[in-house]
Amino acid sequence: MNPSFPEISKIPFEGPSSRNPLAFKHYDSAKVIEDRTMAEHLRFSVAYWHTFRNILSDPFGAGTAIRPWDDGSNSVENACHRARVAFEFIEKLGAPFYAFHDRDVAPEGASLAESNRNLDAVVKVLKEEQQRTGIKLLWATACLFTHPRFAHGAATSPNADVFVYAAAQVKKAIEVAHELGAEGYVFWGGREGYSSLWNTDMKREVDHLAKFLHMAVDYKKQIGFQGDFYIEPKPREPTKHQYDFDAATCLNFLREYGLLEHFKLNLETNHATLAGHAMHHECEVAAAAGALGSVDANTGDELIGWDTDQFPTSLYLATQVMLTILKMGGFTKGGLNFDAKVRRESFEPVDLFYAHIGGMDVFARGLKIAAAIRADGRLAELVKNRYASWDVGIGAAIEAGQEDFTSLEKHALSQPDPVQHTSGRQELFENIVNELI
Ligand code: XLS
Ligand code: NI
Ligand code: NI
Repeated sequence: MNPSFPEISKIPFEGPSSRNPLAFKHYDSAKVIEDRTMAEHLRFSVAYWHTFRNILSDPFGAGTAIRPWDDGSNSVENACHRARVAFEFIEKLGAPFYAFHDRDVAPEGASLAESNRNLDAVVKVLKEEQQRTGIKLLWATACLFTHPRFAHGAATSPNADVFVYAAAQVKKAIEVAHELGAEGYVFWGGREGYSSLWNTDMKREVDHLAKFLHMAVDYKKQIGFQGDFYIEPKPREPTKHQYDFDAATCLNFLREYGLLEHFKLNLETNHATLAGHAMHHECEVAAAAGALGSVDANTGDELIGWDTDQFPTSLYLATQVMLTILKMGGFTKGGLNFDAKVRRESFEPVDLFYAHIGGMDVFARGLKIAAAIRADGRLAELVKNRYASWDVGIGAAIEAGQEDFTSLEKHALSQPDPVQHTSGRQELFENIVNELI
């Protein structure tokens, strides 16, 4: 096969002083930080749907993307060729993982059986390319939102036949994930939500969603798939209200239906901001529940209220995410998947490289800064001091479960009323972070 990016060779690490736009300034895959290499910490993944299927259209205009290797057809042949191009790209970039929806990699057929055959044909190529390059599948998922049959949702559709179809499609997608040795499988409820409560039996729909996921868990066990299952929170878009609203909502749902031991969360930055949260908040909520599985690393625009899926560029954001990830001991099967697309104006193939290089470098810096914050120790010390009253005396007794309201009342009456505690020192915290950035 002729290379599709003939002018571009493997992206090298050249260090912070390099001015080569096709080189990493910070991502040095073999560099060891806190006992792991950067590659092991960051586990970067290329999102097939954005990088190889997004034609860069918007509601006001046609696609602008120039992709000379793609004939624009829906043929299996084009899909197989595109898959080989995708691996050339990922290999040159030096990302160890990729992620896809079933319908990104292979065309939807005229029937489920035909769609399955199309998928099998492309999976054969993906498997060959994985073996040739050593690139692995971070996660797979099923597209349950593009086809008109899913207009009212998939597992939460009011139409039982659509639920059945979705189950069959997901069964196949899990088999494919298993076949390709995926580290995980994502459930993002593309249209699992509602546009109007007038026509919606919410309780019934959410019950159905839980049933669907229990069946998926059973099937995973049945075939021995070892990857992690994730659900991906998102508050809205395409529906007005998505049931997987944010991390806390997802955790509550998983607990309520006895699913928490079988699922972790795949957190996406832009979805966090749509929910009115900082990504750092979502990371802390998930990690506290032992459920931070994987991250869709992108960003929104502060002034645009929808899921713009831009490549991450903020050092603060990357630092915060990496601080939580280091604190939880690193990813196990998850990673940083660039669920991000180049802008409509960035239509040349080389822009795909610039975008990913930027995203990888910003997270490499975020990792270095997070590790520096931990090594410096001042932030942790300040936080520890802020809670010092819980380490001794009555605080320690409460934490140990030795007190009740009666004993606490006695204690309160026996000493002067507490006055204002020591300062929160927010500005000092912020200064220290900036010092280390
Ligand atoms: C869309 C979601 C989607 C999932 C995978 O907003 O982010 O891309 O990550 O279905
Ligand atoms: Ni996503
Ligand atoms: Ni998204």
